Amino acid sequence: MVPTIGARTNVRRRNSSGSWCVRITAIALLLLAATHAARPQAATPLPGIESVAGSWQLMFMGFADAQYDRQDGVRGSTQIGSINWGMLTATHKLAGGELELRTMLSLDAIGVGSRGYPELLQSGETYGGAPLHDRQHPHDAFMELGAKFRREVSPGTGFSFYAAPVGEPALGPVAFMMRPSAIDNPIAPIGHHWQDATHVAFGVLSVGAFTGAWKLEGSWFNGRDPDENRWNLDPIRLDSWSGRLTYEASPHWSLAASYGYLNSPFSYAPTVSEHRATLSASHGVQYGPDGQWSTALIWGVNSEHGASMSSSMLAESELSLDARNSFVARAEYVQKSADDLALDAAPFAFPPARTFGVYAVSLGYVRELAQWNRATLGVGVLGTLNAVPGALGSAYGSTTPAGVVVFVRLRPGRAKGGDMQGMVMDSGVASSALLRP
Ligand SMILES: [Cu+2]
Repeated sequence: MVPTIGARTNVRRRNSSGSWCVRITAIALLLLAATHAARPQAATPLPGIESVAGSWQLMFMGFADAQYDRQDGVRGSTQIGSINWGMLTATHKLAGGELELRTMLSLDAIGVGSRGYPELLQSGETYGGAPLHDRQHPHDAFMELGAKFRREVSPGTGFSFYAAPVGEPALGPVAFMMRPSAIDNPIAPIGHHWQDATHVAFGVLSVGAFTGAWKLEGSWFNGRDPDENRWNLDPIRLDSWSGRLTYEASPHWSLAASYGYLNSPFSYAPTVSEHRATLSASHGVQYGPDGQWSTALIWGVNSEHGASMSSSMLAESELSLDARNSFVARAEYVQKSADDLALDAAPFAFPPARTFGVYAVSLGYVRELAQWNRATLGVGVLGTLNAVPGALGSAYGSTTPAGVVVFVRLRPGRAKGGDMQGMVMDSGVASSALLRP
């Protein structure tokens, strides 16, 4: 039997049962914890804190917000929650190279619950055994636990190894959370599972080689999406593979291409496997002491065995006028199937493999209200206008359903400005923005 998209599922979602009390307490604790976690350092374009412990170099990044998320229409809902993550890296000289220990943690599962946060047209991962739709899944508590070794054999040329019980294979652009073009946009792209969703994979081994502006990486990893238990490590497998080529065309431009095979990504359709290809280009400049402008263009395509390909396109940009005022924008087009959006069962009757081109355009503004040496507190608003084909108008209550997210955000580090000292994103999108003109 040839599996198709339609073979994936007809299981329907269940209702949410979040506990508000636990959630609000957790948000308060997160905000409190973030204020105490900070250590001083020079400001960075990707906000973070640098420190030294003995002969170890430490870097801490992250954010925690409290957000009001309202998505309109028949498939929308409203939630008060918190999205959050923190990443700590510790780097040490070893055997003529550098050893970097990496940890990335999230309490999304408390902040937005196991069903995630409302986001029209989003899809990917499951809740109650059924695929999520019109919601973004929470991230796992352990998003990354890994070690990387990097060594030059001659100036500018060398190799790297990366091993992680949970971490990121060389597939896709830098995950949206770490992209300079989206660092102030807390919401996931609706093309996440066509582009960068493998950033949490339970089992990754990577090798890389670099020379001059070029870098080539290969990974073996677990192709299965994270399961619904956000607190454990999923079974570790190395059943999938990927490769990525990155070219730092100039200090401002970076280009990357990747290809991967994901073995059985869907728990509800284990016979289906997927191929993914991505291309990405990014541009970044800084101006003045605190201004920064970063842009990314991303194309990602999925192909499931026996089914046609589906594409996604993303353009996003972030403009920080100064240390206090940032604007974010994102435009997306994604081909989602009736199966992706759970439109293939009653009351809808679309063939599971039928695809619909859907659009999302977001604009946002973030204002930093208070800045200390170790943290900033900001407030932001992000509005999204979606567009769906006429055939989906009744499903969504409109062909242009909208959403808005208002958030208060705390994150370590000063806002913007200064030279980046040590935080280098590991693929094509981020690094160019870290360099001054
Ligand atoms: Cu993700």
